[in-house]
Amino acid sequence: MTQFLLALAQAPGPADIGIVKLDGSDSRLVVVNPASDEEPEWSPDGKKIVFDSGRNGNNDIFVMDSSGENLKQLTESPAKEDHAAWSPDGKSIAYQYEWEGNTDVFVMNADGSKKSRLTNHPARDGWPDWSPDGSKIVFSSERDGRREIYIMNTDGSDQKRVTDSSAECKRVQAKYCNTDPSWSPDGRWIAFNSERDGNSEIYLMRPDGSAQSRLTQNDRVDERPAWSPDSRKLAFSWRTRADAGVMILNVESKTETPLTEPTGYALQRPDWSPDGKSIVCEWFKRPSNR
Ligand SMILES: [Ca+2]
Ligand SMILES: [Ca+2]
Ligand SMILES: [Ca+2]
Ligand SMILES: [Ca+2]
Repeated sequence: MTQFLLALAQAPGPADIGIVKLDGSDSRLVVVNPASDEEPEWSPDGKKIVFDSGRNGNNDIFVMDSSGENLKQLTESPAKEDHAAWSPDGKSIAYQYEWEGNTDVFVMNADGSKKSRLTNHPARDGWPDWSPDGSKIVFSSERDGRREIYIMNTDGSDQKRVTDSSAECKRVQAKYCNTDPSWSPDGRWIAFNSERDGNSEIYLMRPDGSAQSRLTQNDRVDERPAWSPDSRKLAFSWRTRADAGVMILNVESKTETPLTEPTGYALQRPDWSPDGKSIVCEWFKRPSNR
């Protein structure tokens, strides 16, 4: 992230969080804080937004009303907690817990109570998302020597790898291989990003790992796909050394439309409102001469 921010502002600027209406009628900040506030995700009922923030010294997970009011801190440990993901029933939040260089997937009740560990492996595990029926969690792990995508039951049992790009990722010396899985609301697809072709692109596969196909092909870094509620579109982040933004991709036609930027801001890491009308994302201030 630092590279494009250097280019954007000559100094890494911390993110705030804002909402952009897809019809262009409105955009507004809902989190403004000197610390970096990242990775917002809308609750399934549309009433709340979860995100992570470094405002209290290390990353913690926070929840608030989608208006930005009634902020509540859900984690308070000295570990770095981030990548929060709501369960489809809105009762639980899966997240990534980082301590001493290792990360694992944890889950807690949506009020922050009853935290429990789902993965326990010396390699990095994280980037969780839920199946729409609430029975599985898809995540990424480096336990097989590169980052691949895995599925487990929501109690952490039966962890299975569903991608294997060992040959391709070795050939292009990919740092992350396959990561950032996002399960479609209709249950039929998992979108993810992969560096298997030498540059991060957005891909689709069936939840069992079959029928993999590439949706983007360009020199940008494309990452962090998030499904529209009707499972027809993906919002995702792109960045180059000089710029960054959010694209809306029609999955069937593979056409991309840039999400309109609020004046003076670059956007990253989108998530869709459950009514399909708005995107919540990270907002980075652009330098005033642009
Ligand atoms: Ca901030
Ligand atoms: Ca923490
Ligand atoms: Ca681990
Ligand atoms: Ca790309």
